[in-house]
Order: sequence, then structure tokens, then C-alpha cells
Amino acid sequence: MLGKFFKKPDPSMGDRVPPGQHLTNGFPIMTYGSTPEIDLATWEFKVWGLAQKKAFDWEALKSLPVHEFTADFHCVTRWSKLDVTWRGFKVKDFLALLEIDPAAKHVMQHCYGGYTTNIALEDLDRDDNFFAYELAGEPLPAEHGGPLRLVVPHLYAWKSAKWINGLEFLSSEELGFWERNGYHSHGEPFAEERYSY
Ligand SMILES: Nc1nc2c(c(=O)[nH]1)N[C@H]1C(S)=C(S)[C@@H](COP(=O)(O)O)O[C@H]1N2
Ligand SMILES: [Mo]
Repeated sequence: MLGKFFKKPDPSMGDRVPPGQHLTNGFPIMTYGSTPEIDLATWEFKVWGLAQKKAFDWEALKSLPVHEFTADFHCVTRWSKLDVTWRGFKVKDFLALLEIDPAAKHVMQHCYGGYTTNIALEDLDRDDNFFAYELAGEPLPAEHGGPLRLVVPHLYAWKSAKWINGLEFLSSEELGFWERNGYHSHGEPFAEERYSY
């Protein structure tokens, strides 16, 4: 079965496929637990901690400038998918709406369903990071994180929170769900930062 969905990286793609990864043409769904049920009418995105408390409804975030993004996606369970196409808004455009305390150096991503994952503010505040509400020209399917997910292409995909609904700004690093369970706090795929041990 494995051979049907996974193939050895094409050498010409070599510089895009991190060590220890295989390419997949499908888009596996990787969720710990079940897909939460989310009603857009009551959907809310909150910011707290070392940033002025704010809450955004769906309309507020949909009014941010829309962009198309093409990004490679690397799961720590060793599959990668190249050139995934998304639509959404830039993390930088969202962060510009906030008043972040200069003491903030780390961020915890919070989600419907309770998943968390931590990220350094400098890894979050990058031009290639985005929030997505469409995947391959369709509304982002619930199992892939719809209505809204974060995508952080330069880190393993467990740092790209599905059903994201909050950012908590922190002065020092705290660990999210997988990070508390042995995954690397940073998670850079080309450095194979898979585990913390
Ligand atoms: N809320 C939430 N976000 C999550 C996860 C999860 O279980 N819950 N899994 C992570 C992992 S391990 C990966 S590889 C990607 C998978 O995204 P996909 O299911 O769209 O392929 O989502 C990440 N974001
Ligand atoms: Mo993953």
C-alpha cells in the first residue's frame, strides 16, 4: 500500500524535500482527536497575554487583504506535499492589527478542540506565513482545519494549527501539546528537528 501513495523524492526536487521525508500526492489528514464542530456565526479569534486583549469575528478577519499562497507542507511523520495552494491572509497583516508588548518573544497557538502548539514570535512574524480559509480553490475542509488554520511553511506542519482561535503572547517559551509529548520545540524540517531528545 505504501508504494501507491508515497514515492521517493525526485532528485530535481531534492533541495525542496527535507531529509527523511517522502513525497505524497494526496493530502493526508493528521488530527489528534476529532474534528471540532464550528459555527461561523459564533466563531471568534482571541488575542491575550503580552498583547492588548482583542477579539475578532469572522467578518473582521475576512476583510483583511486576500492573497494566494503556494507552499510546501512537511509532516514530521515523514510525508511532504509540495506546492499546496491556499487562499487567505498574511500573518503580518493580522499582527499589524495588534498591540504586542515588546517583551513578547513566544506565542502559543490555541484551537477549537483544545490543541495547542508553541512558536517563537520571530518564527510566526514572517512574510511567508498565512492564515488559510481556502485549499485548492475550495473552502478549507473542516478536517484540514476549516474554517481557519495557520500555515507556517518553514516548520513541520504540527506548528500549523487547524481550527485556530487564539494567540497567547508570552515572554518565555511554553510547550504546546506535541512539544510536551516529546516533539521538538522549534521543528525545522531541514535540520530534522523532530524530537526533543
Ligand atoms: N488543531 C489541530 N491542528 C493540527 C493538528 C491537530 O491534531 N489539531 N495536527 C497537526 C499535524 S501533526 C499536521 S501534520 C497538520 C496536518 O494538517 P492536515 O490534516 O491538513 O494534513 O496539522 C497540524 N495542526
Ligand atoms: Mo504531523
